[in-house]
Order: sequence, then C-alpha cells, then structure tokens
Amino acid sequence: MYTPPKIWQPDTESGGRFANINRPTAGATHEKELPVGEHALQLHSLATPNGVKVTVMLEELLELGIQEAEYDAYPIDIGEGDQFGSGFVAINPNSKIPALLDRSTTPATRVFESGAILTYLAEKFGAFLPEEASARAECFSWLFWQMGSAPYLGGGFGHFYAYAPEKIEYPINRYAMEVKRQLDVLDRNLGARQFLCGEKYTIADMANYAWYGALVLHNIYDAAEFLDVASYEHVVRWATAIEERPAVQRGRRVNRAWGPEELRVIERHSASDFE
Ligand SMILES: N[C@@H](CCC(=O)N[C@@H](CS)C(=O)NCC(=O)O)C(=O)O
Repeated sequence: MYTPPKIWQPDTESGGRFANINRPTAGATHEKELPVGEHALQLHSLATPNGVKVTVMLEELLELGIQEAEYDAYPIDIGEGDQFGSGFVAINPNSKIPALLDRSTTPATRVFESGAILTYLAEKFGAFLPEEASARAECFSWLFWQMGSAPYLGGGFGHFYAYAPEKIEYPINRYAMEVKRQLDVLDRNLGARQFLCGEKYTIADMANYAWYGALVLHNIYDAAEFLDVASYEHVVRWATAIEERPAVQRGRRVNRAWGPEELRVIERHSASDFE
C-alpha cells in the first residue's frame, strides 16, 4: 500500500523499463547538433508506431509521384537520450519522436506531434485529406481520436501489462477494458466502411494503423491472446489491407534499428536505400 508523500519526488529506481529516460523537467540536457541532408524535408524519428505514421505518409506521397516529398530520415535513439539533445529540442520542445523540419519555407518550418506532421504534409501536398468540409471533419475526428486514444494503449495498457516491474491487477484491468473498448469502436466503424472515414484511405488510417495494426497484426506488448485481438475481424481486415501497400512496407522500415537486419533502413535518403 502506497501513501503519497506531501510533495512528490521522482523515483527513478523502481520506474520499470524506460525509467532512465523519464524525468520531471523539459528542455535540452546536452548540446548536440542534428545532421542535415540534401532534401527540404528533414525527419528525425524512430520506427515506433508514432514514427511509422510519418514515414508511411512520406512514402505514400512519393508513391503518388510527388518528388517534393523526398526526405532525409535520421534516427533518434530515445533509449540513449538523443531526444534531449539541443538540436532535437529546438524542433520538438516536447522531446519525443517524430519531429520534422521543412527547409523549403523561409524561415524553416518545424512540426512536432505526429498528428500535426500528418496534417501539415497532407495540406502541403494536397493528398490523403478530403477537401470537402464534412469529409474533412470526419477525417480529423478519426485522426484526433487516435491521438487521444493511443496513449491509453501504449502509456496505459502497454506500460502496465508489459513494462512495469510488477503485474498489478488494477491498472491492467482498467486499461485492458479501455483498449478493448477502443478496438470495438474501430471494429464497428470498419464494419460499415472500407476505411476509417469512408471509402478513401486517409491520414486517419495511417495514424490508426500504426498503433492498432501493430496490436492486431504484430502482437505488440505480447498481448494478442490476452486481448483476443483476432475477434475484431473488421480491424484485422482493414489493417491487413493497409499493410499490403508498398508504401506502408517501406515506411515501416525507415529508422528501424531492430528486427531482421535486411528490413532495417536506419537512415533514409533516397528510394535506393530500400534495395
Ligand atoms: N503525441 C506524440 C507522442 C510521441 C511519443 O510518445 N514518442 C515516443 C516514442 S513512440 C518518444 O519519443 N519517447 C521518448 C521519451 O518519452 O523520452 C506524437 O504523436 O508525436
């Protein structure tokens, strides 16, 4: 039984996995310039679900033949604290991947938060976001739904089920209930439509696929059986169809520093990096 003290103090000893990168303050911890490539778009990221959303979008734009979407992608090793380097913090004061710098504008445009990056790219290139107001609102609804919901999946369920130093029934129950509810929200919607916002594939699908696709197709947190993810048939059908797209297969590999060697593209500068 824990009795909170009058004034909270950080306890980095028993914080579980990732405790070493957690601290109660923001800002840079060290001076470190970011590398700069030849393209206008400079992405600093990692192939986690939040990172994959953006590399999928960039590869989808390139698949459409939009050359201006060429980009340099550099890895940020969040386990080593790269997200607290001065160069990275200048593009993302929140010290989390992904972060994008667009050098085609004067001054350069920084964008952080994966949902904001997807929207920025969709608006810049006029793709994967409906123009018409009602359809656009539906797309933003599902995009923001993902941004608000996934922290309960990752930071809530994933943390307590997979990473916390001990299995505690109360938070696991609470977050398993919420994640199953979220899967049911998606499943009911996808039972009536091909994609989340209707018959067209949009940034809302990319954002949601990165998290819920990983859950139903790739057993993240080793929880596929525990959450009975196979029972959400429409979600599985939708995620499988998205994952077959060549751009998605490429996007999943960018800034990936783990898994089979032949699938890793730790830095990406051109299409030839996938060969
Ligand atoms: N809401 C943010 C979340 C980003 C996020 O949580 N990124 C994680 C990796 S998936 C991170 O950089 N963690 C490092 C840290 O917390 O220090 C987004 O969607 O961009």
